[in-house]
Amino acid sequence: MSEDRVTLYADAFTPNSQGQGEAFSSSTKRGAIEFVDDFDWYNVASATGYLRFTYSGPLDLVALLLYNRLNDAYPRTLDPVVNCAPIAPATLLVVRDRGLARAGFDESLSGRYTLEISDTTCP
Ligand SMILES: [Ca+2]
Repeated sequence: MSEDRVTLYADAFTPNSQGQGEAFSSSTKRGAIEFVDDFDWYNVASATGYLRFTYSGPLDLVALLLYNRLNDAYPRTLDPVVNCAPIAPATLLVVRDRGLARAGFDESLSGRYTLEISDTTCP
């Protein structure tokens, strides 16, 4: 009787470190929703102008503008077509999978998103 041989490979995986509550007031951030229940958040209290949100892949991501708390009952949700909104008077920005039900780390490019704050008005 011969032994079976199995070879296992493990790709190193380092979670994206953006979205742990850091201040975000201009330019661009690239983050990722990697895990089920993962959400990223940014302090946008000192930001002005317009927020744009883009992503690709199977995850259904959503960007929420909140006034004061992570459990804000009335967040402004970025329109999925325009994906742009004036950022004031929000103080917190949250990005998550719409249903908090999927993870993106095992699907190529899924869960990766880009946020941009600029003075360019929304269409
Ligand atoms: Ca994340």
